[in-house]
Amino acid sequence: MSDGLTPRPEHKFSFGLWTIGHPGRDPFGDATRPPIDPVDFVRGLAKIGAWGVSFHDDDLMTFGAPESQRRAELDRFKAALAETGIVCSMATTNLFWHPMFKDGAFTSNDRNVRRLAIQKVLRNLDVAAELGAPTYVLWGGREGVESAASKEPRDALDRYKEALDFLCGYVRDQGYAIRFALEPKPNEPRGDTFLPTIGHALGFIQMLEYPEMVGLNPEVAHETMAGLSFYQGVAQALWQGKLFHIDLNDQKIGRYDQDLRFGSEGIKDDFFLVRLLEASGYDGPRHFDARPYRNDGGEGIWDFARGCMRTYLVLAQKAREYDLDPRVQEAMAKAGVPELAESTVGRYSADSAARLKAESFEPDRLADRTYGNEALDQLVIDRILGV
Ligand code: DIG
Ligand code: MN
Ligand code: MN
Repeated sequence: MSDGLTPRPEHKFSFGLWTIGHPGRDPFGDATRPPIDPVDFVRGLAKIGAWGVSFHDDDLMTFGAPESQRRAELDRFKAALAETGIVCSMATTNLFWHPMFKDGAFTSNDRNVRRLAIQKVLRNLDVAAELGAPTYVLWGGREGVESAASKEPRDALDRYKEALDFLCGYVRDQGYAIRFALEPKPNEPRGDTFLPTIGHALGFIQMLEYPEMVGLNPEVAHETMAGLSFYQGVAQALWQGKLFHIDLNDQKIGRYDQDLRFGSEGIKDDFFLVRLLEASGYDGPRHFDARPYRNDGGEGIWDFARGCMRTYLVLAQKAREYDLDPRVQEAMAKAGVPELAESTVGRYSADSAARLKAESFEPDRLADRTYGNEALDQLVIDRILGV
């Protein structure tokens, strides 16, 4: 009998080809694990109850190889999807590995690099459409500077907008059922990255020619690196109808991008994140962009994958129990949580403004109110700790 913690396709868990099989290379050490063939990767996902797979173009098709070889690599991947029922839930482009991107891709000072970057995305959009991926992520890992002297930020944002508008034009022209999801990150590998947080990306989207085609793929580690609450950022993305995809992992604040197993660090923010995703009606992938500890290997990389999904399901179960707990409902009432959902003044009218101006309040009585947040938060901690 299922304990409710067994991953199933309906949970929509997905992993990138670059995650579970991450070779373990880091800035200070070489690979510690062999690569995983994409076909074996897909079969492995099916075995552990995952639902979807995502890829960078170069994870799947050998960069620079003859078209016939790239087609063969794609076709065997497609066959594996058909054989297992795993869906292609997202596609993206590697615009960061090749040395030509060292000054950026869409925002490289070299116009030919900028044009090649857009070409690389155009070509992989065709593959994404062929595989039925509904979301195309753009992580601008190299879009940034070390020295502010090296780029005029307003020109960089012009080039970024120009690329997005062109790519949206292509998707519309081709009639592809694809939306773009920008993935913010504050730094690494660049010293300062353009579109560093959810907020910056949301503001940028409003300046685009087709803003309705562009949303977010926020990542736990990236917002945390910026010292922000990922949960609060995702809540605003949802509020603006812009949560098109999500990169789940974990992170210690003030560290490099650790891409840790989901739920292995910021357990309290993760609890509220899962509670929000499950309650919000978000029906997109629960996508993990994370990697196993460098010193693990063999079956350990699948322990990592199972752990990502298990902790998500444990937190979802705890969130349901939390919200059904009468003590929580009572404590939320004391805190005034339902009251915040009530409109304050409604739409403006001269009459309501006049009435409000004439209204009298009792500041000292208002100041005397207490909200019981200590007791309420202790109920969260008790729930997470399982007491
Ligand atoms: C890193 O967080 C980035 C790349 O792995 C990829 O482009 C994107 C897709 O989730 N996340
Ligand atoms: Mn990351
Ligand atoms: Mn990511």
